[in-house]
Amino acid sequence: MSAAPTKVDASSTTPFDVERIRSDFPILSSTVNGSPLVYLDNAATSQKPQVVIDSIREYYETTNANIHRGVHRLSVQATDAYEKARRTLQRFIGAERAEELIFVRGATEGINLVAQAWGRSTLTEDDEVLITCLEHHSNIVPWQLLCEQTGATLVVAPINDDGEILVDEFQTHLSENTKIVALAHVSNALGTINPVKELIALAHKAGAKVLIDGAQAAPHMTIDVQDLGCDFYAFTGHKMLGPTGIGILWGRHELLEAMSPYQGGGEMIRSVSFEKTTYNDIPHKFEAGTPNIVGAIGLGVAADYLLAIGLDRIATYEHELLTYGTERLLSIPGLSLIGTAQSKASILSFVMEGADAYSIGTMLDEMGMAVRTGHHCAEPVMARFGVDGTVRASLALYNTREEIDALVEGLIKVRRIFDLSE
Ligand code: 7TS
Repeated sequence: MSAAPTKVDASSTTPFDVERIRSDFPILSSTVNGSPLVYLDNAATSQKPQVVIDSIREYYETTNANIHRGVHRLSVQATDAYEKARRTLQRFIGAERAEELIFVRGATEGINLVAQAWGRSTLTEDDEVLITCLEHHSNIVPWQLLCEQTGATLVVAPINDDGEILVDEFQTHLSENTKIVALAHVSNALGTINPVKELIALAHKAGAKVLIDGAQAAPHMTIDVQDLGCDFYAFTGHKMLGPTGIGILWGRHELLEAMSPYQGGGEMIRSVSFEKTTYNDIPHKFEAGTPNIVGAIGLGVAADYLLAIGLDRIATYEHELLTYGTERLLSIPGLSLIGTAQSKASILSFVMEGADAYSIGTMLDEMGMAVRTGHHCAEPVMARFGVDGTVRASLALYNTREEIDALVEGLIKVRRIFDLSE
């Protein structure tokens, strides 16, 4: 199966043509409750371009077969397409070797894989796992489970009132007992871009391994795992224009080689007998059972699409939108942003005096706008800011200033409905 060509001009000298990009996403021309859809829930999941949708349909129409097992034509083609996607993702994150990338269900499964396959055999009751206050539940609970299983201790590095990790404090939470640091590249609730390279270097100095949760970074910025210097990097396909149920765990070759399998089943073995089973090479050792073949292929197409536009250009465009959105939102009386870090990705989390987040979200939905409300699966960080939840508008490469204007007008209407002063 040939990968579908992208419609995007890869030249970095062409202006960022958001209208052209929008035309690649069929859902963006739909209406919701009689109004044009304004989709601002990209941190939860992104929309999909036509090339990704087509790749899924085309795979089932022309190629569908199980992979790595068959000698027949379709099986070979399906295997080639699946492995080609792995190489595209390798390029996407700057990994040295394709076999360092394991297809998983998403960031959640990638983190659980490391906690169980690496952590369970490595940690003892004297050891510590260091996370930070701004993590998504997916980067908290797997480590709590691991600590319950091994007797290790979970240590949490604090953040300041802007939602930034305090590097000095972080350092004081590292010790010779810290075996792994698990850290978000970008916070889903606040938008903070963490200084991961610096924190990774500090963690390594203390002798700890580092896992980066890149779920919110992958759609928005260039990722280079070799430059970052981390040991594991997990991300999710559906937030970066790809299908749901597919993601990547990248790990250093020597670490993955040394780890035991996470799950047992077909494909992850070399030979099986009742007396002794030997395991396949990486990455197959960690891909038990029939994987999400079409998901991987669709994710490869999504990664190609983002690479063709250029992640640096996307980051620049989204930063301009974020700056514009921040100014416009702060012009609304009674609105406070939660998450005001110096270095931020395109997330606008806020509360408005006199109106609860859930009602705001419901009223915006009536106007065709999709935002997220609640704790965003980051309850500890909500507690840190003393709020139950926020309204979160999260932007992607296809959002526009006009959509931010629509959000601001919508919020002004909400204030009127709540009878709040102008
Ligand atoms: N890590 C971060 C930082 C996330 O934002 C999310 C999902 C995950 C991990 C888990 O990703 P999954 O694909 O494995 O579920 N974040 C969100 C969100 O902010 N709203 O909905 C899902």
